[in-house]
Amino acid sequence: TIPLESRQIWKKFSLGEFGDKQEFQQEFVRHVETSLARSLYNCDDLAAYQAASQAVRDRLVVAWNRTQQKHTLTDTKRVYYLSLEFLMGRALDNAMLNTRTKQYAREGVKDFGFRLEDLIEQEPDAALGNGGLGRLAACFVDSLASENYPGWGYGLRYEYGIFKQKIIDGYQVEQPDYWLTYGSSWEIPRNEISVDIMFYGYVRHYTDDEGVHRRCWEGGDVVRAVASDFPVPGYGTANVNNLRLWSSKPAQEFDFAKFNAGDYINSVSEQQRAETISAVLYPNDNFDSGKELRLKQQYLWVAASLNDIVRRFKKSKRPWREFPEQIAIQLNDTHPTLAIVELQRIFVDLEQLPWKEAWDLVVETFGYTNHTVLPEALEKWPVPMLENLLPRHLEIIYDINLYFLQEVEAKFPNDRELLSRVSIIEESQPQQARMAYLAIIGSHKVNGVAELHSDLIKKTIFKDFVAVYGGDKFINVTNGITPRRWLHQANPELSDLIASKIGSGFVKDLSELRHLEKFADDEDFQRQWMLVKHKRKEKLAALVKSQSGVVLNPDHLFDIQVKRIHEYKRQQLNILGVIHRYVELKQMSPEERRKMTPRVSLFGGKSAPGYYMAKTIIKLINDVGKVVNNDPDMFDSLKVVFVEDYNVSKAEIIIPASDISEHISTAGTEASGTSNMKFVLNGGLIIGTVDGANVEITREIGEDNIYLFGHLADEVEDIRHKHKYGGVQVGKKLQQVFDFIQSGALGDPEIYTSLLHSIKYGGDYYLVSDDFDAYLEAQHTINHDFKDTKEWARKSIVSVSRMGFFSSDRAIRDYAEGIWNVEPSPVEE
Ligand code: Z16
Repeated sequence: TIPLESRQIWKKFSLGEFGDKQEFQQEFVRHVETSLARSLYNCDDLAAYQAASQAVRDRLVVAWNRTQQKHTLTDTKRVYYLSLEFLMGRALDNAMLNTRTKQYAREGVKDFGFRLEDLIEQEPDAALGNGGLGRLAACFVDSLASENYPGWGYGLRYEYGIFKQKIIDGYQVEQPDYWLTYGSSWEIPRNEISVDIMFYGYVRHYTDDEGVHRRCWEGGDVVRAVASDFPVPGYGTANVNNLRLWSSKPAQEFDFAKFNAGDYINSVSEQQRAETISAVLYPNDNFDSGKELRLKQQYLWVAASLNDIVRRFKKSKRPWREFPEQIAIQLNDTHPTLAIVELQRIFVDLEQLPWKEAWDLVVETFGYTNHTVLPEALEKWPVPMLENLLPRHLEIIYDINLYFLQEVEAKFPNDRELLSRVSIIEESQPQQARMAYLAIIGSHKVNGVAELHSDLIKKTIFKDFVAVYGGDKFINVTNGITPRRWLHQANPELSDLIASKIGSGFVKDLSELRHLEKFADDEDFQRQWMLVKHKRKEKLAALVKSQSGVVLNPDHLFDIQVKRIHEYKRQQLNILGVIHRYVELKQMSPEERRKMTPRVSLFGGKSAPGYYMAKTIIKLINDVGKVVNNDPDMFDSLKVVFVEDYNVSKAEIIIPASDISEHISTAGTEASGTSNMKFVLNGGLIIGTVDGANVEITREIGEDNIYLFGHLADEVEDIRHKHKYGGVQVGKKLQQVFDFIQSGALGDPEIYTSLLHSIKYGGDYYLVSDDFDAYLEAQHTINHDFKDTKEWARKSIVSVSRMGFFSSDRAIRDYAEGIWNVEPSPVEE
């Protein structure tokens, strides 16, 4: 530390916030000339982006340090959000807006001939996630910081994020996303913070000095986890939190034994294998692949994070019993469930706490969030794989299971069936460890992510656990989205218009949007509102034009479905509906056709690389687009577009441009959905099923402002049963569509056989046939309603004004009060 008498000098040079444009420019030029070693003669957009980022980053780092210092000094309870995915998107715009320095930067770079918007575009997305779950984690760290909670994210620093999607001949082709080509301006390498992580090896038994029998994990491969920190600025606060991501590195430079034996090449290349652990994000959304490399990723990340957390706790010199008073750890899905086992191992094996004492602390520390009921998404690890990779952890899992089953037996004596149903170990060939069960047993609270979903898990997949623990352990925390990125940043036009009426307080407290409702009938305001929407449709049209050459008319109804491609999300229902409309329009006279509401159907989203059916759906959408967009009869009536490589920064352009967006999952399958919230917050209406957060959106905005259709969650099981034993009834309209496809009008119909068969002869698991007519009916109502612009605008304004509940700030406060028991701890400016 710096001696007391010198601290005044230090403070004189310590960086504060930018006070004006000149201060920004000074830093900008310094970074171009020194950090980037360039000059005014070769400063292109990329260099200018990097210099601007580093100027902003520097300020964040100072505030970041102050924040961490303050939390350490005051020894406040911290929250750790463990997530294998953080779908952050770009950082620069967000950092400038949150620190309120965007104006200085804009004017500052303008003097040098740059447009700030062009610089922002230079940044590659940090796409370290698949979809909803990863983006939720990104919204949550934004809200933790903005609400002044001492909250850290812990994750993996993948070198390759979610693949880039190319569409070639209508098919998805995956390309690697190496996002670190120019390094990342936002990353603070922490090479000095590293943890050696063990794999494989064996369990040694021994008797300690007091004669107690103990076990210890020994031997095996060692891989080093090295930390990188990414500052997370809160909005309008000096609080800057931390996102710590781990990379895997070789534990030592060389295997000296081999090196000396002359096998230099092999000793180096074997070490390189360590780096593959954090190399690439698994590209599955809502699907468990069960691969050993994935298990290694999970353990490396969890073990490094817990080592870090425990080390920090030990510095406070508090007794172990205060661990849960100081630390809350949230498990984002079951991916980090090994953390429960690892903490118990640290307590019992390394710190020698008695089992029961340790276990009570563990349970009090953890909370588990469930994000899905889909059986194919629930993680199970083969016991032989665990035994090989993590032998001591498997023993601890067995012990946790044993004590748990004894508890169950005491409560429900002689119920063998129940014991086998709730056992962590599934008696399959091979045996499998059910990670969701372990997560429930090792946590004090379990939450679902929307009301319907939280009710559903209690009635279905976790029913037995409700019987064992009682209902209080299972709670709901409805998801939310950050209004900073998803309104203020993505849609400055709308944000400004709203602020002109009610001030800009809604960016921090979204419930203030309620004051907007009194302007819903104001015709002048309605016109301005629709003008913003029109502008944003133009912006999307420009993107589509530049990427695919297809010209869209911003006066037409924009109907958008962007999300991961998955059978349960039912993009097939949408595209089959589009085909139906096309066939109908073709049968009309030009006069009749002119009376119809002209539409643009826009799709976007990635399929998991190995998901054949999802890839077939992408192909179908693209083939429909090719036929429709080249049919002169359709020029003023219908366009069908697939936007390549949907990601966070494209979402920021697409979402503000919808008139209608589609959230049409089979009832009971979409846990929450979060883009539904983003679309409504941006003034789009939605067509949806009674599923996930659609239910609560409807309750908040009113059922007149949403187009709901389809069977309900509690009917689905019966319908599937009927399909199975009585066959699937494909109605007249859907059959017409099948006939059209099979006629070869879209090209080789063979390509779609499996898709159509999965509906007609394969049991139609996702109820496409059952919901098809109701879906068309709802779309028909939309066509009608869209013609009344004033009424449409009114619905849109009313909806936005009632969206306050869906802020992730509210969600984070729910977690803080209901699960973590932590309080905000603001840092002085
Ligand atoms: C995911 O994105 C979600 C669930 C899951 O088990 C795995 C992944 Cl990668 C999604 C849900 O499908 C979605 O409904 C929800 O809104 C989102 O998680 C955030 O909770």
